[in-house]
Amino acid sequence: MYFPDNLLKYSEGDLAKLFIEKTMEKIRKFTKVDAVIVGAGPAGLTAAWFLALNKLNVLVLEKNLGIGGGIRGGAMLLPIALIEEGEAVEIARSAGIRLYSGLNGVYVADPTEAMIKIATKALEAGASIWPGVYVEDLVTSGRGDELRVRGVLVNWTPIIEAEWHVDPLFIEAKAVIDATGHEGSVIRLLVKRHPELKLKVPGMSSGNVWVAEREVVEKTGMVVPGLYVAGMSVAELYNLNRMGPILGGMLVSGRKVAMQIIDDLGKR
Ligand code: 48F
Repeated sequence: MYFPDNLLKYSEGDLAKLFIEKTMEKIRKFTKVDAVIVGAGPAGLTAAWFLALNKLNVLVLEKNLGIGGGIRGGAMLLPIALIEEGEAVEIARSAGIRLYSGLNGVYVADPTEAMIKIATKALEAGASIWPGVYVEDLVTSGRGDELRVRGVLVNWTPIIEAEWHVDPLFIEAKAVIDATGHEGSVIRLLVKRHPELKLKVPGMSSGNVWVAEREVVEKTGMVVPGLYVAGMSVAELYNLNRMGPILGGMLVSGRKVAMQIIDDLGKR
């Protein structure tokens, strides 16, 4: 007998009731948070980890069922990611990611392992990850110079894919991070909803690995009060070069945006 007989007293209905009660307990905490991170790729997960380590209440929203974003496919589905020496290796090592030797100063990692380990760090630090949730709009106040992002509007991904018009629900946040990679979903929403800003999202530029790695990190940060950008959506916003299957800049960008938010919210 692999489970004790006393479990037989619970009916299917009892299990469903437990499921619903515990879900409500869990998701009611998601309605007002310190930071919402849109996208569970390397930049978003790293940001979640460092924000949660600093005791912020963090929610990662991911439209797909799985975490890890684009890097899971390595390059051309060849399951390798490269990580360069410096801050990126320091972050990878503290997540416990195994690094294999490559070139002098360029390490090799398994992208699935890297993403699982960073997600585990984020969860253990107290962040929550909610898969299957699509961020379809922003909550804001003011316009133009007075604009402030105060949260997001969310829906289930299958509702978006079915193109049903079902109203979304609010999530309030002191900071929202666009970590949606090449999609740049949140910054594109900002441009569409707020033409008065005269902002453009030109999309990324062509490949140039080291320039791309440096500039993505340099330009990571606040776009308008309450809205921040990290990872490849930085390249989409500022027309920076792309870098391909090198993971380092994503980790460093995620940590940088977390530290900026911690400072901006006075939580350091
Ligand atoms: O694409 P993604 O991995 O972004 P990233 O963290 O890292 C980029 C690298 O993976 C790689 C690269 C550099 O090495 O070029 O591609 O910048 O993760 C973005 C995540 O955001 C989700 C999407 O499903 C993916 O998992 N996402 C995008 N739009 C939405 C979203 C949305 N509107 N709502 C929720 N999730």
